[in-house]
Amino acid sequence: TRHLILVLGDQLSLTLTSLADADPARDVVLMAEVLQEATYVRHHKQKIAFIFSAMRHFADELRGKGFDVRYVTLDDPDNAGSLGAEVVRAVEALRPQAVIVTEAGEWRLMEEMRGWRQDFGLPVEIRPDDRFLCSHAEFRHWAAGRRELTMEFFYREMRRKTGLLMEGEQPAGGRWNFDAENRKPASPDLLRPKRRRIEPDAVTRAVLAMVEARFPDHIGRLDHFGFAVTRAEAEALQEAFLENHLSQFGATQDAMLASDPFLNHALLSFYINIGLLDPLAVCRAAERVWLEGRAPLNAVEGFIRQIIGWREYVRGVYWLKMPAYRDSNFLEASRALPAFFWTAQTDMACLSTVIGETIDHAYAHHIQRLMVTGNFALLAGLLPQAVHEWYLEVYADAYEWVELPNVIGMSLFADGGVLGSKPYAASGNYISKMSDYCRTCRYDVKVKTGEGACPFNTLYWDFLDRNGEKLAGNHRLAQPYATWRRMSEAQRQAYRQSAARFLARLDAGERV
Ligand code: FAD
Ligand code: DLZ
Ligand code: SF4
Repeated sequence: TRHLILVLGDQLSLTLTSLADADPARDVVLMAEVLQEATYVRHHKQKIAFIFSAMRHFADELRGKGFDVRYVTLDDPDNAGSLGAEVVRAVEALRPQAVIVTEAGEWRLMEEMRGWRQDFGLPVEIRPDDRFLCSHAEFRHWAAGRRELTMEFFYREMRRKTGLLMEGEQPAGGRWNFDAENRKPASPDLLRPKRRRIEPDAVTRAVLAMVEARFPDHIGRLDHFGFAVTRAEAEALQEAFLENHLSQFGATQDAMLASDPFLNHALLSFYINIGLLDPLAVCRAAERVWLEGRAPLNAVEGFIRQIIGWREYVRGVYWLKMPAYRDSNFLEASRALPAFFWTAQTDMACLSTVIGETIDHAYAHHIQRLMVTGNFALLAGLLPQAVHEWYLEVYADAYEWVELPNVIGMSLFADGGVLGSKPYAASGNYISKMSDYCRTCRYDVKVKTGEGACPFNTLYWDFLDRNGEKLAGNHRLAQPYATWRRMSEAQRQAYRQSAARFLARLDAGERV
């Protein structure tokens, strides 16, 4: 064997740099299902099953192209338990001249890989991952010397670089960003096409049985499993989204409806993140829909911004700021996660709905992650690292490079403002305006304090009060702090006491 090429579970792309010069006659591809990767956090059952099944199908795809694939299943009696140990086993069996790998998406594994040359005593070539638009060097260059890393400016660079929605040097439609036309509240639409669930094939069914047997105590249920696990299936879902949902993407982006967990979201992050779909190709396809007049610019621009803007930007911030970023805790929050994060057993209808859907589908859409679970974690002062692990665990699209900045930065403001200029803190009024959750809730969103008050209301003001030293100087919070100061002392005291009572019950493990 000339090269041993290790392909990771989120590297299922034929264009991978590690495969670029691969010679099926002389090289062997190694793929391994290992306990270490499945349990460094206790991933949702559907997430593990999705990745293993997609890996098995990708191995078949490579074999179809003539590659010799050494595929190690989790239940292989010789399975060594970690990627490093599986490389060692393959090196001993095949005696390659070198190991080739594309860089890992997560810091944890990348650090380990950097030691492999030393550990294994043979050349280990780590190649860049060019499935992103913006390289590490390019992002560092963009960030250098800037006082603030404003996503919107980074996004414009990516628009210029790709030419997406550009008319020469000018943005299509004369503006870079059409969000002012997006973000309408929820209203049910019975005509919205239903989402297609991909029926598990024999390979997936075998994986589902194995995952149920091996990870019975991980969160989630498998009977709802309907993920695409091949490139062709993922492409079919992409087409269906572009056809049926993209035109309404902007309008319903921030809406939440108890009867519809998916609204007009893409449900494509899973496939983009493991390499079954190419982010730029998805954006070009979306642009085409606009050019053909089948979706308005506000929808298409908003969608493309999420991918070439936010997705690239959070990856840039991750590699710029790690490893210290992971431990950020600007607001010094320390509360443990309540048990209902794993059971959905809470009387707060918004949280029980979002967490229940997370258990069912290993998915929640952006505004649910940000303004329901994330907002609660922020207001209740939950420990950022515990919140981070939960998000990494429960969502099938979660890898640390994309999850951590969204959680630590965007949602919890634990980075003190690297990613956003103010915390996304909101009272119950926001959730009530954007969703229909409050209608069935035991709490009353209109009640501010005392018995039956919506916990988001009391926690919101208590959060501002509690963090006054750190946040009152933030000019984007000037208005709420002015409102707080204008309240009577009795009113402020009522907020503090209601919040303290709620948090005490939370800490005691009582049902809230
Ligand atoms: P859509 O809403 O339809 O958006 C289209 C695409 O844009 C997505 O597929 C995704 O590739 C990209 N995108 C949108 N928003 C973001 C964003 N903020 N950051 C990066 N990419 C984005 N996304 C992940 O892929 N993995 C995560 O682990 C993850 N954790 C998150 C945690 C929190 C607290 C928050 C607030 C957001 C998180 N996101 C994460 C971003 C976003 O919520 C998901 O990408 C999105 O919900 C995926 O569903 P979708 O494909 O239906 O996305
Ligand atoms: C997430 C994941 C899981 C659950 N299992 C595996 C696995 O068994 N083998 C593998 O190669 N990759 C797996 N992955 C994806 C890796 O964790 C991912 O490649 C790293 O976190 C780097 O992004
Ligand atoms: Fe959530 Fe408060 Fe509305 Fe209940 S009343 S659903 S707790 S925002």
